[in-house]
Amino acid sequence: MNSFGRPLTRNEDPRLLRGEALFVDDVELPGLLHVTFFRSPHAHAHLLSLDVSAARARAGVVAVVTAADLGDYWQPGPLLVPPPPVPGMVFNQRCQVPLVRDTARHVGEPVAMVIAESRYIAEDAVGDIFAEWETLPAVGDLEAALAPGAAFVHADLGTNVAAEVHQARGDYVAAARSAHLVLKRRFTYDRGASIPMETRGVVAQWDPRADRLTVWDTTQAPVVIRNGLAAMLGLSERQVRVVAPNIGGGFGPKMMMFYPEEVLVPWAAMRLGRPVKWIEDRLEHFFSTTHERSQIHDAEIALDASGKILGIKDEFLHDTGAYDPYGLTVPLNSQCTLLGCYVVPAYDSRFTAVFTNRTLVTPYRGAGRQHGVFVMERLLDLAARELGLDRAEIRRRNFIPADAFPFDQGVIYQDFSQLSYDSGDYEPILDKALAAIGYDDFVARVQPAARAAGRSLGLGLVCYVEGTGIGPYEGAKVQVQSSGKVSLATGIGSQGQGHATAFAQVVAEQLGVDLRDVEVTTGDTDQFYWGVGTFASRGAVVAGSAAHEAAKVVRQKVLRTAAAHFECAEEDLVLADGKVHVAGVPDHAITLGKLAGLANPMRGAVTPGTEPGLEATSYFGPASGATASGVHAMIVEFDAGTLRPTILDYVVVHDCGTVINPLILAGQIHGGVAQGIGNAFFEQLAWDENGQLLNASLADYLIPTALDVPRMRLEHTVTPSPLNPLGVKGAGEAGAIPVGALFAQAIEDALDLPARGIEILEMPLSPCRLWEITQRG
Ligand code: MCN
Repeated sequence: MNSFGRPLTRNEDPRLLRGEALFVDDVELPGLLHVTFFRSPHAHAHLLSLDVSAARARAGVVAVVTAADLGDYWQPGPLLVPPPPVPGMVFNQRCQVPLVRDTARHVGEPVAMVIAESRYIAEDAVGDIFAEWETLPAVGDLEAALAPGAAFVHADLGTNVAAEVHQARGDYVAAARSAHLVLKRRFTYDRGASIPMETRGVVAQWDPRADRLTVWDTTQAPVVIRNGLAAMLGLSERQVRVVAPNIGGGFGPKMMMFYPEEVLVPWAAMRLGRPVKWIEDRLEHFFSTTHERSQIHDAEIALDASGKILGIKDEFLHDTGAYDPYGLTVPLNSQCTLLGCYVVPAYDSRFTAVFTNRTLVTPYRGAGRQHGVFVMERLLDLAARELGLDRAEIRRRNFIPADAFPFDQGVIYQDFSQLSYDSGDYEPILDKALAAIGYDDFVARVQPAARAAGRSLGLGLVCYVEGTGIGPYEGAKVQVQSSGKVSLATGIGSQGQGHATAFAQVVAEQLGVDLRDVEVTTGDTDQFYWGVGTFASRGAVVAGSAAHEAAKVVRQKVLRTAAAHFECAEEDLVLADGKVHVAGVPDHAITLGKLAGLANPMRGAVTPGTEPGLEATSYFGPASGATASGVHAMIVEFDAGTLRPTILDYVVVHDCGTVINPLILAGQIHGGVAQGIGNAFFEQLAWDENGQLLNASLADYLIPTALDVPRMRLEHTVTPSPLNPLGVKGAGEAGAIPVGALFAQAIEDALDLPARGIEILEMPLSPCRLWEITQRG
């Protein structure tokens, strides 16, 4: 029975709710040692000397490891994502070393690893370490970093330019010349952190008898980590098992990062012959887990008198932090996603990625798409105002028409393919959102009445696309067990996305079993050898399609085995409720478990070409990504005195193709919006001029609480993707992407800022920052 589209509860929840699910910190092993790191207190400094003798002498300390102790293992980490094939681009690769030997380039960079019998002892021993530093000027401000005389993050480079990429199509100069209106603004988006509930962690155990290393890791990409660790440690892949068990949120920064801690803990376990554990504390998380978001855009839009876009020009600076192992995914996403749901005949976009003395920047839920959506949607808001057009109308006039798909955007995307939207239909999404939020009534009645009563109510309405489901591939193995249950293993890991249910639905649909009888394993390299990882909202599209393909093959095997058993044609068989019977004879059914037994032939029963088992492994690699889309609409009230927002209504209309599980999808959207609200109105990392992070705690870095996250109403439209057999598009980041743009528009509307000549051109805001802005008028 097809369970798609039904809000089925999650298979994984009972164990999570009962506290029975394994997380990395739950791994306890005999003789377990504990790690703490001595980290750089400076954003930029030469390490002159390092004295670890007192730490080594402390009772209970087993080892203190410095760069010098690592020998040949002291190597910069790998380049994880190469630069895109854009002609004329510049890319300066600088990857991080596991421990600082000469120069620290951001606060919190690991300098020494202390391994002790307990975490307490290790923490105390860190206090025994003495380092002598020569501090250097810290690079933080993006424009100052490129100005003559700036200090260099990497002195050998002689520049702070990490990359330059120019993508253009059409003739923007001609577009601007012929335009009725040209608008230019500077937009800024500042840094934030991802703040998963579970911080990072690694446990490693070397088993000399099995000649194998087992690593429990909070990674989003266990197979990539397995392959990398094997190469670094001189082992074959067979000798390394990486398990990414249950993970309390990843959101991007737990990708295949080869963080220093991630490569050092397994090395230590092998060297010491004892299991070793490191669990990141919250303070470390702020300094050493990657961040996102800091960009400055100088953007220009040219329109005709009817509000049709003629062209867009954008030049932006992107803060890549101290190293750039993750390549240009984030700024490329900004560059591509800016085009949004719209026809943009001429596009000229250039970005410069800049090294700074700050924590590394890698994708975080949305991964640069926020910035693109913010710039585009803000430009449309400003243009609508200038042209006297309604904000919904200017968007409608520029939508890519429904009959124009696949729609080639003429730029290279993060997967290095030409960005082409596979399918979509944007007007029905907008119409649904307008109806759901009560747009006409709000403009005509609700807002004027509120204003008359002295209340500051505003409405936000923004559109976005989400590039999802990129390759290269994922695989899945489906197997009918003799118990009658079905197992599915795939190479991606899960951090809370509900894969154990959604993928079970995909398999159950083909094999006619209850989805509770499909046991899904993700994130264990012993269970599935190949894979890439969970990011870019690609799980449903890529791993889901692989599961579908594998289940289809198993279905054929089930029917073939049953046909032999019943001595009938396969077409005469019915597969349902975990059994097969001949049509019209339901009382003589054979269970899948029994068929699995028959598919394991005994002596004498094997014919040439027989493959045992009701099992199959399949792979799926899409030619390019599937483009999801949506509209968020919100009504928000601001307290006139404190400028604290209260969201009164929040509507999401979303198109992610075929919906596998609406309950999971709702959770994904809700979580994304919650993070989006944080990114828009609460969360901002604050630094001083020396590169010191000033608010590295949850007391100072405010994240939204349950009280700040509103109830949301969710609606869908469906344009199935033609690029995969399920017709799905991803959904994992959609909630977070447009919220900054939405807040900016709603704030202007609520506080009637345009009437006072004030525009919201920056994110994130806070009541305090908003107050400063409103004092300008
Ligand atoms: N889904 C569905 N129907 C669709 C699309 C998706 O039912 N048409 C379901 C999927 O089957 C899956 C879930 O929604 O169970 C998310 O699917 P997808 O959009 O494919 O995203 P991924 O599985 O690739 O997960 C990654 C994505 C990203 S990029 C971030 S960041 C993010 C997110 O998922 N991080 C998360 N959601 C998260 N949710 C939790 N709880 N924790 C994180 O770290």
